[in-house]
Amino acid sequence: MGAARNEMLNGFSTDPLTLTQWVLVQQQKEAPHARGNLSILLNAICVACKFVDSAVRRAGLSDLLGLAGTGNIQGEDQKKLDIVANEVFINVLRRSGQCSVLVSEEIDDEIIIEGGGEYSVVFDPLDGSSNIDCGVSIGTIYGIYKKEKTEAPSVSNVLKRGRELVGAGYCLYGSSCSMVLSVGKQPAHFTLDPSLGEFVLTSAHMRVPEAGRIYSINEGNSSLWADAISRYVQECKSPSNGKLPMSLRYVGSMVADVHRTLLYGGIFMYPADRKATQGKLRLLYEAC
Ligand code: AHM
Ligand code: MG
Repeated sequence: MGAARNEMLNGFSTDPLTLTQWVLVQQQKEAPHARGNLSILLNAICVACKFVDSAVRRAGLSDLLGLAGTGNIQGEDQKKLDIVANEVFINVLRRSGQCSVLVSEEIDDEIIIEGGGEYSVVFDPLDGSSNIDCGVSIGTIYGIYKKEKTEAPSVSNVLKRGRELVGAGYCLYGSSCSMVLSVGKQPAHFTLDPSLGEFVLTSAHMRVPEAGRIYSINEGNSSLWADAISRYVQECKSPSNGKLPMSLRYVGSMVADVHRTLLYGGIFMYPADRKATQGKLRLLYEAC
């Protein structure tokens, strides 16, 4: 009966769990006496991501491609979509009432919200900007810290160790829109159902496969690498144990490269080199 029923329904799920429901269930399990503030904040992040996804999908039609004519603190030219995503995030997070400090890759200084809530959010609203105009996957990256009651809102609320994050995740605007989120445990993966406008649970426990056959690195920088990196990548291409070479995949949007690595296994790297002696990826917004 079960197999026939499944065949008849063509795998259609009759037990969907949305991200909003999942967050509420997690909160009830982990912190039954909590006031639900983290749930409100996570819900706000989802709303912002859905808006950004919608803007990304319509960008070519709504004249949202190309440069905005401004630069960010990293000295990079901003794209129109960088600005749209940044403003959407700031407005939605501010309105959530749960944040007292916002730190965005696109803004020079931290934003302090007087009388705001107990959380601080660091984010790169649209990562992989160089891929925007050619329709290649891009994403949003975010991390959430909680402020001590005695702490005044300031940038020091987010200059903390990664293990102090209360939540972190990313949203991938790719062939589908994926949200990956951890609130201290294994990350869960949700896919946006555009007909419902809801993120629906795809996998409750994401785990990198133990063995992977893909390495991911910008090999254009190979002449700038340290010897150890060069030797490692050479080993990926030509294993000394006689195994077959690994495949190279490099999107150039960290969210896409990380998402593929989480699903398929292997390794993604952006090592420091002679051009970027501290590495290119920013610990605060991109590696949270
Ligand atoms: P961005 O924040 O300006 O978009 O830069 C970050 C991106 C990452 O998503 C990606 O891993 C890396 O830069 C790609 O850099 P490169 O073009 O040097 O390979
Ligand atoms: Mg970035």
